[in-house]
Amino acid sequence: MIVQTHQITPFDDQKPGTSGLRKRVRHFQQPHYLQSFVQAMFDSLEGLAGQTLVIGGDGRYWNCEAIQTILAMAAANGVGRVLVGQGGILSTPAASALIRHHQAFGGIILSASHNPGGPDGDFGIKYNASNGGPAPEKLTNAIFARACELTEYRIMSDMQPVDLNLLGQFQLGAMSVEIIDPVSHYVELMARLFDFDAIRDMLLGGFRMQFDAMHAVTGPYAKAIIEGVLGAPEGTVINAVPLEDFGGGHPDPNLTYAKELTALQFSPDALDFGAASDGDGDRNMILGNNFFVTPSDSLAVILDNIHLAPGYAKGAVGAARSMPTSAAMDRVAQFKGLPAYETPTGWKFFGNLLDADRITLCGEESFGTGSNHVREKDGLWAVLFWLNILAARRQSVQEVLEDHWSRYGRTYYSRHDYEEVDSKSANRLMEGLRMRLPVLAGQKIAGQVIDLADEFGYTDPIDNSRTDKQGVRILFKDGSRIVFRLSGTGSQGATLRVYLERYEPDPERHGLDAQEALADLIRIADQMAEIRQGLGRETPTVIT
Ligand code: VG1
Ligand code: CO
Repeated sequence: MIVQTHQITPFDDQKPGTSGLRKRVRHFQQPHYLQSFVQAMFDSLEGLAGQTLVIGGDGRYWNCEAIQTILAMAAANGVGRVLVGQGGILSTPAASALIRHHQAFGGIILSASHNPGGPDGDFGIKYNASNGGPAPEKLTNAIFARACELTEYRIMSDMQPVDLNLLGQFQLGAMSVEIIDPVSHYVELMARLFDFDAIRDMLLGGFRMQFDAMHAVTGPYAKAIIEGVLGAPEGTVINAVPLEDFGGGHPDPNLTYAKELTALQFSPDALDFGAASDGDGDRNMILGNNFFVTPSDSLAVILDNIHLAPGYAKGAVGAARSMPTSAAMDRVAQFKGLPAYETPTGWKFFGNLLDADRITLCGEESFGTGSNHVREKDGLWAVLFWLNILAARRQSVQEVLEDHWSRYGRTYYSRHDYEEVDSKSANRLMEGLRMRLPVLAGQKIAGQVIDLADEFGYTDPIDNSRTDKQGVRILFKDGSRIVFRLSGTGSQGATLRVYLERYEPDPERHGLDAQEALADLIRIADQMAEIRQGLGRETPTVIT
């Protein structure tokens, strides 16, 4: 085995989005494409030589091939030691936990999260830093800049493929490789945070639940914890075997894509609790018996009940949410006298707040919730938190929510996505909105008066870094809100996201369907942004 240098023509499209570089598998498979990004990453990491990296992915198509390439390049670039999840598997939160536990220099996660997999699906790669969290923008920008000028990469030639299934340690040249159990450390971490005895008793007492792993990475984790440690009957975890193409499904835990679970939970046979996670295990959906918990409400409820979990017995020091996430969390924070932060979309913006101990809990409307236990959102963690709350309060999901709304008011919330629309049209639509911002305040539209209209920007309170153009917000006098934003995780065309929110303090009006309660805002959004004309779409692709 010797180090070989390959000459390449630089790629100009390796800019990481909201969560790493995501492209079609075939795009990644073009000669030298993955290698270019990996080399750009290594070149951007000062002091990498001799250090430890954690490597793993969500098991999607091409996961193991990519890991072989990364190992050959890590060895050629002087990495000291790599820890690889057995079978190439590591959920995103488990990878984050391992980076922290082993005090690694960082980690490489292979995932396109909830995007479909398979030869015609998506692939993705991202770098996480030594705190276990997604690389901050400074680093992702540096990686992109490096890729744009990169003309060569280093790789070990004639390397035999490594057997990723065999636990144990061996050498690749001067680099040590350890194939580790991807699940066990994560299970121990969860057992430290939650009251497993109480959850076990609840399950023994006849509480019935289902967890849909969507043929993605959480299968082995959920089986080990929910059926193994907590003793739920076998079959509680469905679609538990990770498949390279997620069984042809779209591993996004929402009412549209988690079909089997949703059908059950909105039927006469519904169980007490239903939950699902996404491709890489960082998202969660929480359902009760014929009841859906919006991710924004879930964050607020967890903050309200945080002391019920032993790992958080002291309560929270503060909480954060991404800007498009509803303000339900803010009301709990205000009641408890806790600082509440509003960040741009994407988990990387929570990292500094968590590291500086300004917040304990954070979340996003996009089915993401997490805490200071790792530096990623964590799907299974959120599910266990809910089970812990239900076990402690001895109430149903619906009762917990209705009690929450009666104390804090209800925030009706919905997101309408227009997926894979023409990029030019989407940019034109956003530009049109942007141009009208200065004249919007004070205007009356369909009976609603606009209080403030701006484009969200964020100055990180810890390192003062600035991030602009994070979504157009229209705030109305009655506290309602519409946000327009373009997705940063798609791999084809553009996706317009429209976030709709209305606060309802009156308990008499807490039983409405969200789409009904938001109907006038939905109309105003279309009118303001001219969505139907501009995008040529009559209805959203996905409503959550
Ligand atoms: C989406 C969500 C965002 C989330 C991101 C990564 O980003 O809106 O809240 O952090 O996905 O989640 P965007 O830019 O497409 O809106 V995951 O589960 O893909 O790591
Ligand atoms: Co994900």
